Amino acid sequence: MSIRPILIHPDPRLKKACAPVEGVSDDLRKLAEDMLETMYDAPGIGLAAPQVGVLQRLIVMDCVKEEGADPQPMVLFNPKVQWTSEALNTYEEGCLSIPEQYAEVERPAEVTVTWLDMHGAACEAKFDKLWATCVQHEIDHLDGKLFIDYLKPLKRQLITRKMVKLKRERAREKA
Ligand code: K1U
Ligand code: ZN
Repeated sequence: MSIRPILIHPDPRLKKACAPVEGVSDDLRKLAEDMLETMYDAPGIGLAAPQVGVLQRLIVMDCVKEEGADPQPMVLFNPKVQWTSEALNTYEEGCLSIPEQYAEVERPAEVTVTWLDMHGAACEAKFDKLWATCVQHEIDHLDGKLFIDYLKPLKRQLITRKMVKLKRERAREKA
C-alpha cells in the first residue's frame, strides 16, 4: 500500500465527471487500498478517486470518529444515490482538496446508495448522519462537484483565491 498525493483545488481533474468502473480488477483493488491509506494518513473520513488524479467512479470512507472504536473502512465502486430523504441536514464540511476551509452545506439527511464492493458484488445500504453527508460529498467528487459549489459565488471565489495562494507557496517550498 502507498500514500498518494492529493490534488488541491483548483485543478481541472477535480472538475471532470468520472467514468464508471468496468469490473473490479486487481489494479482497482490496489488503488482502493492506497486511497484508504491516503485517507487515514491525511487524516480524513472520505476520499474520491479524482482527488488522487484517477478519473474513475471509486470512493472510500470511514466515518467512525470515536477514539478507541473499531475502524469501519468502506470501498464503493460505481456508487449511485437511489433515494434521498425529504428531511435535510446541515453539516460544516471540509475537503482534503481544499485544506483548512470549512462551510455549512445542506443535504438530504438520509440516502440509499447502491455500489459494487471489492469483490464486484452488488450492495445497497441506507446512510444517515455523518455517513450520509460524507457519501454525498464523495459522489459529488465523481461528478466534478466540490462542496464550495454550494456556496455563494463571493465566498467560493475567496476560498479559491486562498487555494491558488497555498498552491503557489507549496510550489515555491518544493523548488
Ligand atoms: O472528500 C474529502 O475531501 C474528504 C473529506 C470528507 C468530508 C468531510 C466532512 C464532511 C463531508 C465529507 C474529509 O475527510 S475533510 C477532513 C475531516 O472531515 C476530518 C478529519 C479528521 C477527523 C475528522 C474529520
Ligand atoms: Zn472533498
